[in-house]
Amino acid sequence: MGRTAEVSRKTKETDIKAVINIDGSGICNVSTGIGFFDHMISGFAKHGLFDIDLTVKGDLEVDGHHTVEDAGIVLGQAFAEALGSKEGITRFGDCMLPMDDALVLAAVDISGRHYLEYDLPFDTYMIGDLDTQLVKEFFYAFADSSKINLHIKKINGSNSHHIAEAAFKAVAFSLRKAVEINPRVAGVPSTKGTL
Ligand SMILES: [Mn+2]
Repeated sequence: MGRTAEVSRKTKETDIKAVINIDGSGICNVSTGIGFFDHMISGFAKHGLFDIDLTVKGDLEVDGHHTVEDAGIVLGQAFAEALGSKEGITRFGDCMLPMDDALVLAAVDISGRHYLEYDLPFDTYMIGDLDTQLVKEFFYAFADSSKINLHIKKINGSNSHHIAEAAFKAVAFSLRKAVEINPRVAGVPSTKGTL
C-alpha cells in the first residue's frame, strides 16, 4: 500500500492533479506540456522510488513559469501529506550524483521548516523547452510547500541537460533515503519531539 496522497489545485493560471506514493517503485505518468520538465519529473520518480501521476494544464501561452512553479507547490503538498506523521523516518538524506560531466550535491532535512540553498549555475537560458531559471523555481516551491530543508550545489559540469538531470536525481535519491522507515527510530526523529 504505502504512504500516498492526492492533491488537486486549480487557479486561473494552472490546473493540476498529483498522486504520489513515496513507497513506490518509480512508476511515473507525467504530462505538463514541457517535454524536458516531464523528463525531469520522470527521473525524480525513478530515483526516489516514488510512484507519481502528475497532470498540469498550465498557461504555456504566457511561458513555463506558472506551470513549473505550481507543479512544485502541488508535488510538495502531496509529498508532505504522504509523509504523514513522519514517525520512524530517517529524516536526513544526501547524495553526490554524477552524470557525465555534471556532479551535483543534494542534501535534505525533513525538518518541518522550509529552506532552499541553491547554487546551480547554467550556461544556457533554455534546455529544450524549459527555461533554466525554472529549475530553481521548482525546487523553491517544492521545499516551501513540503516544509523541507533542501540544499543543491553544482560541484562540476558544463552541459545544462546533465546539470539539471543530475540535480533532480540527486534530490530524489536524498529524499528516498530521508523518507525511509528505520525500525530503530522510535516515534519522530527529533529531540523536540516534533518535526
Ligand atoms: Mn536526460
